Amino acid sequence: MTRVREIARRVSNWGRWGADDERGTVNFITPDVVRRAAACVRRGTVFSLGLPFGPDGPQIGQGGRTNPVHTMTAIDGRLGADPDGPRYADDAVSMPLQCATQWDSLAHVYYDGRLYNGVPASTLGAAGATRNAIDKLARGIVSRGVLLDLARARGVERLRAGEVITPADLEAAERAEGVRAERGDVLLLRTGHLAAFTRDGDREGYMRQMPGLGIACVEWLHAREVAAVASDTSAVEVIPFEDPAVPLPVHALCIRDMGLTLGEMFDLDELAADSARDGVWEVLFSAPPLRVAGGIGSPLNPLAVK
Ligand code: UVW
Repeated sequence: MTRVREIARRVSNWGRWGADDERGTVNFITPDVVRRAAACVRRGTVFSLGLPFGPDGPQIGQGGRTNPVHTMTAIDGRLGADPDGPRYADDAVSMPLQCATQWDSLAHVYYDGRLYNGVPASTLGAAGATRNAIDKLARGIVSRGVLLDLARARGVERLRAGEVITPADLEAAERAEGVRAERGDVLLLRTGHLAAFTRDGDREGYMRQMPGLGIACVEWLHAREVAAVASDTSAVEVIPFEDPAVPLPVHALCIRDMGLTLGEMFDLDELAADSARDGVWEVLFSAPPLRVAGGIGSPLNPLAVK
């Protein structure tokens, strides 16, 4: 943890938006940033970046995470005495909030007994998170999305599991695409690894190891002042971890020290294919979390609009 604590001193945003702030880098999304994002809509084409929430999802039972269980609570519900009158269907879903495309809240990862902005870990309990929960981001994450296709920039279909993404890789993708991640942007990182699940059907291969951000990228994200980072993997950061003795260092620094939320299991393939065709790598991005009171994460259907 020595390196994590050293970097934490340089990237900490604690107090930057006030002692009571629970929104972190989403504060970078100002009205000017939203107006600029809206200007990215030129064709009116909408892309869904979400995976389906169903029994065939990516989960393999790690950490108690299962795929959704969908139950019909009514199929031919009657509303009145007339058997030919209107009837209704209803349903329920039971699922971990982290089981497919999702945001991590700022209560998701912590160390030294403190969450983002110095909040004590004792604020986490059976009822959820009383501070830094996902409902604190309820006004949504609406901003300019900048898609960096790291696989394409390296000239491969997919990065390999365990391949470390460096700041030089992020900048190489920016140069190749003619874009630059700036203050308030949501960075969308495509590694191509999602195909291990969606194309190969290899859940174990998708979930257990993955390409992703190395710890050196944390200071880069801090310097660029991005509002959020999302990727097509289940952890955004590289697994196996660069230092096996320090699990989830990028989560720890981004979520706990910077207050930067991470988006996981985003499907960026269709958008990336379209961007490769039209050369446009910036979008209006919208992914409001559900207002799960005290929630540690939220399932999502993020949208990108060109
Ligand atoms: C953990 O594995 C704890 O987190 P995430 O799903 O955000 O990678």
